[in-house]
Amino acid sequence: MRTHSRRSLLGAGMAAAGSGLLTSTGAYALDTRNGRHRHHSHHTPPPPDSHDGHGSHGSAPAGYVSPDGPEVIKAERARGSGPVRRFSVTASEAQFDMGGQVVDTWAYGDLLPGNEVRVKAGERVAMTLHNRLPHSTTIHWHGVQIRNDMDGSPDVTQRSVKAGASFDYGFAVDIPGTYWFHPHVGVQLDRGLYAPFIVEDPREPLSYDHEWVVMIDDWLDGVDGMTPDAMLDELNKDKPGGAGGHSEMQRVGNRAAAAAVARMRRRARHRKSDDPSDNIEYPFHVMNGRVARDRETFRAKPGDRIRIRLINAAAGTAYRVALGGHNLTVTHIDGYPVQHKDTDSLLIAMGERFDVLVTAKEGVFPLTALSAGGNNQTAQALLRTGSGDAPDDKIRPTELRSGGLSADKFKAASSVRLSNRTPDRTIKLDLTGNMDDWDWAINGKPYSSTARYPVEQGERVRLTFHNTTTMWHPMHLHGHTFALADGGPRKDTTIVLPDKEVSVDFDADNPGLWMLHCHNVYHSESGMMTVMGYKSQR
Ligand SMILES: [Cu+2]
Repeated sequence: MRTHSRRSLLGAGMAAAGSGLLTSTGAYALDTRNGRHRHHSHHTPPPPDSHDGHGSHGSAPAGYVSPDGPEVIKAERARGSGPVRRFSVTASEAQFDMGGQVVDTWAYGDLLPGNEVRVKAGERVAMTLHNRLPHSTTIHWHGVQIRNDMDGSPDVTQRSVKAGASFDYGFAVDIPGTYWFHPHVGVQLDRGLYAPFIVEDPREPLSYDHEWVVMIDDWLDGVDGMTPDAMLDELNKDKPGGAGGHSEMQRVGNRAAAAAVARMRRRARHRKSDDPSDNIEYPFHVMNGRVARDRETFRAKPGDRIRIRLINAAAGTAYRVALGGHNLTVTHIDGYPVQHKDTDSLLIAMGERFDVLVTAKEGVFPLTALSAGGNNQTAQALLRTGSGDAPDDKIRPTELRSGGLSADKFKAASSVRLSNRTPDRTIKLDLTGNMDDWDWAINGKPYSSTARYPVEQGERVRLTFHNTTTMWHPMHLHGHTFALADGGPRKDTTIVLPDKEVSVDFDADNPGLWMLHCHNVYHSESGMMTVMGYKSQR
């Protein structure tokens, strides 16, 4: 079962405009380092106030593994050389109807979410990205233990793909699970640029009749002229060297953004301490690209077992999720199996994934995602197994009352439990910054693409996050799956609550330069991001 995406209102018109770009003159220089950039036309350069490049252009420090170095190639060979599966995706401008309001945005293949990419563990992915956006972009494969030069981190693992250019991503996948992909440039994640990446297990131990992939997202792009870039500028405007000059479109966007930011800051000052997020007040929340009043319906028969793959693709919102009238049996978190546990609801942070099994009852049931904190809005879809009226699109299933089980309440399945071992290295990461200055950082240092926290291949590494801020942060490490303490689940993204310390362990077995950042994109793009680098052993 594919994700139920919706098609852009622009459709064929955009395809024609896209091919027009191809015939314009000029060529983007080949990236000589990895040679994977294609020669295509050069489109307009990014606007001068774009957030590309992160303001750091120093040369990379010596003594570290190169993203396409021999260590990386060796690790990639160990992932196998199964059949190659070919895909392509075009990132372009698109339009969607959000329950009566048409928004301009950017999307993959004119669809929201983009078409699912589904392969089997042991296969190799060959995915060509055609960039028809008015800005450079990349694809990051969230959660995948990927070869470093395919990780999509601009200025660290690759140069971003210019407007009008293409890039061939090619990599082997050896670990099944629920993943997703999105850009890693600026705040593009908060547009419509996301899609599921599902790696099936050739020896799937679970049995079920249907699969339902559900992506949950918060939405502001194109609403009242707002854009994620205008929102980021507004949040950073009090910082020295913050927002610069703006086009007329961005000034319009900034008025809407300014109002939303003012509301958010006002609310944050009256926030309860157990409120898990400092949400921007998003005008919409969508499930598989649809607002609640235009919700998707998933059809099955009573008694069917359904595997639901829940993916939080939001830029700034955690969700409490429940299926009315049903228990959820959690089988996987962040792609990895956990000891099965039943719950009535889940708390899912940005970037996290939960796989659940449900046995469908007879009737019509709301799958509801309630924004945690913020303005308590909902996204919704329906499970229909019989006749009857659909519930109100604003209904809050009673299952949500428990507040939602978070990932730290689970244990890893024995098959993926990290062995006991004393860490060879502990990296202390104080999460710093505050809401008024919007000066998010790690150990007081805002992001620089040349920063490195060193590790050595073969080490057991412990990351100790200490949240010194009043906000919570879902911290994400690229290229690895760490373990929470005491046999906790394997994860790539973990919530760190205010004033709390969380330690996670992993084996350094995937050489390269890896981003480590908060998955609130307005925190990471404002500085809460750094790079973990494998020391070169030559
Ligand atoms: Cu954060």
